[in-house]
Amino acid sequence: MGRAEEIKKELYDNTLSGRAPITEKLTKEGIELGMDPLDILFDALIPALQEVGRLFEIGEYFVPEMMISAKAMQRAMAILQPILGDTGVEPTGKVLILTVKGDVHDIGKNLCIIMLEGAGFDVIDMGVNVSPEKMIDAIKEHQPQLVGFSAFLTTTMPFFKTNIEALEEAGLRDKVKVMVGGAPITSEYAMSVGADGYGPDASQSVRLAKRLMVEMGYDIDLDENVKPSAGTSAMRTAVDAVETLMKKAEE
Ligand code: B12
Repeated sequence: MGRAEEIKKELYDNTLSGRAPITEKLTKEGIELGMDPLDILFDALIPALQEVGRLFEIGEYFVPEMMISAKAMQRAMAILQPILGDTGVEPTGKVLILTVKGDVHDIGKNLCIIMLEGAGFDVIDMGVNVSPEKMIDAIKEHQPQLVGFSAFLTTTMPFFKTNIEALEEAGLRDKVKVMVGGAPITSEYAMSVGADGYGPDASQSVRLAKRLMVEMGYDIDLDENVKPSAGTSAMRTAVDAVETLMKKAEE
């Protein structure tokens, strides 16, 4: 096994067991070795977090373990952040994205932001636990073509519908296309609440966003490669989010 493969494996293991200083060291080593930061993210860090979720589901991990793993991931992301530079291309469109009220899960949303920014979208990230009222104010201010809602709890999924109703009441429903996603969401659920599209993962969120822009009459190349090379501000948001949570957990 080459050193790059070893690094991915060690990063996976150490993220899983929440050893933050080692994940930081390994990430630095990977970058110095010339590894693609996106490979580090998508081949080591995210699979580790998925495994954390599985262990939580079967009762082997509890919330503190999840937090410790997220902290280890955060340290690695802090290294990757400055390397993922902005593309500097003309915006493909404007997306306002948020995690719904009552929900603080944002890693999935932040990955979508990285990919969307990489594909040239101008992204306004409203963060987590966003009320329908704040969403409406932000749409009026930023006038995006697309809005994205993320939910990771079955108890917060109904906020998709609440948000869409708020758009209708504010007379904004025909001004924006709504896309939704999050671990418990299905395409059927998305349609049943009146969303315009559902994205199962970050790369599909880009395809979806482009498709919705085309549906709105914009001239977008759907076949263009969507692998990102950008996302500095999104990375910062992700890092900040995990950091805030960690601080709260330590209080
Ligand atoms: C990390 C984590 C946490 C962290 C969150 C840190 C953070 N900053 O996000 C912390 C520790 C804070 C946390 C807290 C809680 N969590 Co939690 N958490 C998780 C965990 C392990 C991983 C979630 C994650 O980030 N996955 C990684 C991303 C990449 O996931 P993804 O789905 O692949 O993301 C893609 C798509 O969903 C899509 N996508 C996402 N959003 C959007 C948006 C749009 C517009 C589009 C198009 C696409 C899209 O693109 C993403 C990128 O590819 C999951 C387990 C799991 N299996 O999901 C539980 C899980 C989501 N949590 C759960 C629970 C119960 C909780 C708590 C209630 C626990 C508690 N008792 O306190 C609290 C709730 C806090 C709150 N009010 O929100 C449950 C939810 C169960 C349910 N049915 O509702 C899960 C499923 C674990 C379980 N099996 O029980 N959690």
